[in-house]
Amino acid sequence: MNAETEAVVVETRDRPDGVRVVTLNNPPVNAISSAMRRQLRDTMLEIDADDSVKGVVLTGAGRAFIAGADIREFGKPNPPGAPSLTAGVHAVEDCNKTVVAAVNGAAAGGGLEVALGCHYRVAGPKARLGLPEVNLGTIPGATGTQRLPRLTGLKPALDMIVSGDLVSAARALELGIVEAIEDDPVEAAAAIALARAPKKLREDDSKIGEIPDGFFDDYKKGMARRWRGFEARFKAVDAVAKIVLPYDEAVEAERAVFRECQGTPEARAMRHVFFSDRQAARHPSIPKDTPAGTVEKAAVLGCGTMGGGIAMNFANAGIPVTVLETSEEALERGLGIIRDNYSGTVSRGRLSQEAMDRRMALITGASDYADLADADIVIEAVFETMDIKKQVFGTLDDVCKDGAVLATNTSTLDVDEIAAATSRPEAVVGTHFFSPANVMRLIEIVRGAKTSDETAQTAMKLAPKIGKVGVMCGVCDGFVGNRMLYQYSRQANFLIEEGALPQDVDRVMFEFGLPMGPFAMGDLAGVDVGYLVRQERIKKFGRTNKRESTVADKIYHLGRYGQKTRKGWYDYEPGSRTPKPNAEVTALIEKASADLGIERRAISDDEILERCLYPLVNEGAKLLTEGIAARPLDIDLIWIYGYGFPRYRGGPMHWADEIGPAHILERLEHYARTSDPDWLEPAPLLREVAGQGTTFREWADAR
Ligand code: T1G
Repeated sequence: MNAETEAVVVETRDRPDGVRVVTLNNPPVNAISSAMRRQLRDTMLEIDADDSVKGVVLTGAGRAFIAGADIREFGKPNPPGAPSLTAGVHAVEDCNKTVVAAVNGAAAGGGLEVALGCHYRVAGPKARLGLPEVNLGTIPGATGTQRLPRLTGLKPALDMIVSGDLVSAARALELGIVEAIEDDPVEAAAAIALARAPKKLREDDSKIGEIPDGFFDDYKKGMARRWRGFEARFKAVDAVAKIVLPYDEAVEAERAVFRECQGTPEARAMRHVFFSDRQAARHPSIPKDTPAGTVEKAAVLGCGTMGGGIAMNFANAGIPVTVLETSEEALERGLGIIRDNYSGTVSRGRLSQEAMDRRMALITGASDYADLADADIVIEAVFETMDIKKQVFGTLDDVCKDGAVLATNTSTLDVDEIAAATSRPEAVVGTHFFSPANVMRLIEIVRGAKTSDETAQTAMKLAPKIGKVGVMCGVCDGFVGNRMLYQYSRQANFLIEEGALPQDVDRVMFEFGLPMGPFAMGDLAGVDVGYLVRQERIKKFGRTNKRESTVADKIYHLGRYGQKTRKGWYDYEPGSRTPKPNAEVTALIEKASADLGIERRAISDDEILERCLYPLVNEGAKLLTEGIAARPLDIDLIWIYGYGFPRYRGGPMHWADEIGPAHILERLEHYARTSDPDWLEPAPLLREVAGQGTTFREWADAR
């Protein structure tokens, strides 16, 4: 594409007052393509040479100002002659006319850097501003690390750059990034452009001041716990720290770090998640133009831990929700837990009392099914046994209005069997929330064999409205997440029979980037809950001929149920969630090995990692072949938002592609040879992509 043929994405118009309005127009969000970089530079040079221009306003067309560099161009060679964005920013700043940014919408990444190249900035009420490059595993690469601190001071700039969050117009005003918020920012900007002389931010470091020794190291220490594994965020601090150098040198150093970040596995993973987040809602099984039902009134059955959390999501989103419980006492207890939850957030200063009161006012308790009759969606969160579920759905079928979505929060039961208990299985869908339901962002949206497109679409479109990521999957035992988790936990239990201890396995998983390992997770979820799920599986499927570890059952029979009893796989001090290894558990494990005739051996961290995660990936491959998961990205999002799989690794299937399916196959076959073969049978799809030297991503793209 050369200058002659490329689309015009930088438009100009002259106002009667001599101000030239430069509008960046590259739908949908004015991402900075190479064409835009070229046209912006050329436009500024033209203005420089045109004395009829008295001032310049830079703004964006549509809902965004500029969404930053075009992420789709990342990793691709820079077309010939396309100036760098840094050159574009300097062309704006060096313009001999005053240039004012009218920030009408999102100014993100390179978009904010362009605005920081302008001499002044005015925001519209809907503006959002930030440098979110770290969310793409990279850093601001067009002077942002040197310009933002010059406007806000070092600490606020570091907070914005490291969090990657966009701030509102009001916050940007507070921070001094913009100097006014105007309903018509172009008009206000034009006035400033005519009234003031150009002012170059690069020459103003009055906001930097004296930098205490160790300031940046201390800042990084403060980040260590929250941003563990997100390397780009730490590199961004190093880039900002170049502020002590002359501007040009500091910008060169920033550029070098930016380039270094672009090719990292973290950057590839974070880009994958960025686009996957946006593709999740466009599920291939739902025709694009399928209408979604509106949800103006919701209901939740059961106000226990899950039901209460689910209800809070609706109240948080401003949607009235009725919560039904079998007794007044149970209802009061459930509403009390919700109230305490909100009070806790208020006391931590993360919610105002008014907001809490508003949300509580949206939650209505009920004990009569008739109160659910006009709900647009009813989510059932009662005890996890099929008989109760069927009875509940039969009643819902009788009382709920036509067109209502009947959803079940089951995590293990057959959604089709539940739907069959109604006369409208097309209206039934699984909405599997994760605990704590008001915190965890994932909803596994389980589409039954008879779930209609409209019902599925309604659930998918509802998820982001209540602050969730909805990922669709089909019906099978454990759906996507728990079915893969089963293979992971099973391996972890075999590993401790063979020589490892819970703390070894958990350390390796924690260092890999998971919030905690399988045994600490078992204690959080409840060793008793795990035992009951296993019993339910045996009742449902009978004992399989596959060998199962029995250590977890032994821990259960010792009454060690986990954090709730302050002893499980680990011990817990009163009021502490820090797991402490326990000698009785170690002895129990060693005895289990002896009883199985297993001679305990030293097990390497690599073996622990491979034997826990490769079977998980392998199960993911089976789920893709069965169509339970339609795309690898669905599996990745389920594991990132439901199980805390590290975002900077992109999710299990993306991670597998980075490692190479062939290597994973080779290791699975290795372990099949050296231990119990039947539990590591490589999935046909894994064999296929490994055999063809391709990836799960390429397999999916080729379909
Ligand atoms: N490049 C390419 N496509 C983009 C894009 C971008 N920067 N931003 C959004 N899109 C696509 C997106 O995939 C979706 O496509 C559509 O636009 C609408 O997006 C040197 C190098 C701006 C806050 O990280 O955070 O600059 O799914 O649904 O809700 O320092 O988009 O419809 O096919 O999100 O209104 C830094 C990324 C780049 C910002 C608007 N910039 N974008 O939110 O729309 S790195 C970012 C966003 C950089 C420099 C470096 C949001 C938004 P599709 P959307 P939205």
